[in-house]
Amino acid sequence: MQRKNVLFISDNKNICRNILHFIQDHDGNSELQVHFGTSPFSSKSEFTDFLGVDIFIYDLRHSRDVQKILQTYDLVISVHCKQLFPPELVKGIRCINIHPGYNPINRGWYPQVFAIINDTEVGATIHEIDDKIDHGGIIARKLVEKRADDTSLSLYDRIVEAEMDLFKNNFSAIIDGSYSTISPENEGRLYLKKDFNNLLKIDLEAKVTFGEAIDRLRALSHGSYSNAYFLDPVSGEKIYLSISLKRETVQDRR
Ligand code: 0FX
Repeated sequence: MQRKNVLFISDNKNICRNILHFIQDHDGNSELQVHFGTSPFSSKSEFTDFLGVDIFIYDLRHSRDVQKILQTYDLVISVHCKQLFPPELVKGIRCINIHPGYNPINRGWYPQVFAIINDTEVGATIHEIDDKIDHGGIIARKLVEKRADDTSLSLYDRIVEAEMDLFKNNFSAIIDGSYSTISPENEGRLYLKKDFNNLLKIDLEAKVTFGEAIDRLRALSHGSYSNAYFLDPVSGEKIYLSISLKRETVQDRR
């Protein structure tokens, strides 16, 4: 039997490593020829060292690289890939995306951030790629619980876990194309990087409720990232802030 050539293209090495380990454990008969690729924006050497396999750089703005993919692979899977897939690629080969949001509710950039701020449902989706961002036929999707004490980071971690669950549970169908898709119910909402950037500056004069202020800060609290800031009224320098939340424990209730 001819082996299937699959390309995972990504800017997220942690998820790629989980995928690689799953495939190594699962595909005992080596029916697959799997390669990982990243964009020119990520470090090839960091990816290679982290995954322990050779990584290719693909610049999807260049037809030369797209043609190379079309000639080499049977399937392309985007794993948090920061490059847009051009029509030449999407039309020429089956392309699938693993998205950290619940389509069509939260398409685009950092879905958990907007899910906290707008109090919408959130989750993970695996879908076929079409000509719009996070938009094609849905292969599988899963809602993830959103809690009042979540920050962007804790919710993101839960979403990434759900993405892996979806990937593992649908792995064979994804590889051989034996799934059926459902169309997104509507266009949903597409968030872009600039929408995230617009949230970062806190206006010290803005009148909001405590609830809105807490939601904005927890949506922008993600580990060591410097996201939310206000300007020092004296020096004009940015002062970054984040929030830490702690749910009461059984001991606290005593
Ligand atoms: O790889 P990824 O988790 O995913 C992002 C988008 O959310 C996703 O919809 C898109 N398909 C993909 C290409 O890019 O992004 P990341 O590893 O850059 O960031 C992970 C999380 O970290 C993000 O959800 C929010 C947080 N973060 C990241 C940066 C760079 C911040 O809070 N501040 C930041 O400056």
